Amino acid sequence: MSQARPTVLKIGGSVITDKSQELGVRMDAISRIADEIRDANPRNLIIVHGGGSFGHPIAQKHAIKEGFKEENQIIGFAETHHVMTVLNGLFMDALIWRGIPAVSITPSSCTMTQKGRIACFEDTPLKQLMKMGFIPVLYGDAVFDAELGFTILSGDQLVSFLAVRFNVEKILIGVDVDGLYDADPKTEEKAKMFEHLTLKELKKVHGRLGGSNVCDVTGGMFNKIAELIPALEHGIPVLIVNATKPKYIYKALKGEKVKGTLIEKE
Ligand code: IP8
Repeated sequence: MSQARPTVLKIGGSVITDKSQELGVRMDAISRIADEIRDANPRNLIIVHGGGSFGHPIAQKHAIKEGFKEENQIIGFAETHHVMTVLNGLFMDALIWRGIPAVSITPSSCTMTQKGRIACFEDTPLKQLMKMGFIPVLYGDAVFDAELGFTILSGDQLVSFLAVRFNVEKILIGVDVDGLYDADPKTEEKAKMFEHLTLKELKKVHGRLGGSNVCDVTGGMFNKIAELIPALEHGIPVLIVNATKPKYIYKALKGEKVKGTLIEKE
């Protein structure tokens, strides 16, 4: 039975999928990240992954985030949730066949939102499996909403929520760039990466941080990091690293020095 304060690891959809094609998966990245998690052998870990080219295009096509408005969306909700279980299955395969005791927790079955914000989360099974040393794996999902009927819950809102609920030690965010920049590093040659930000500084640069330029119904990089503010306010540090680069996730899990953006309360 594990006692250490957990770490939450989020692997962005842009890392494990190819956002240039619908349902494009990056199996090489999934396999390498699973190797790194196995090698780091973390004591107490919660994994959350994003939707990338699986969840986002279908959610967008059926306007799932905006809530239930017409019958045709019903199949869209089912499809969005289904493709997320497919992506999750590929990630679970990679973890389990490496001997990592990962267990998938389906957000749509244990979460209700209210206007898009988590209002109720049944955490009893999650607590039990963590107590027993399993590694829970959750993901951004199509979920039911008390007001909207349904919506999209981003992996980032889930990360922040779980971090506070489980009083985690730190949050690691694996993305496809080296950290948080003052402009989009993929289009702006002069974009500057922040190595360290306090919560106050993060709030200040709020308006200057760019959105993602590919299909992403839950907002670009800034909106994703802004979701982590409740956890930061709780005193939980956030480290953003490039998960497309070999060994970065390994080093971050081991607490070794690695290039990235560290955000702390003070
Ligand atoms: O990629 C959203 O999760 P995210 C998942 O963490 C869906 O924003 C279903 C679009």
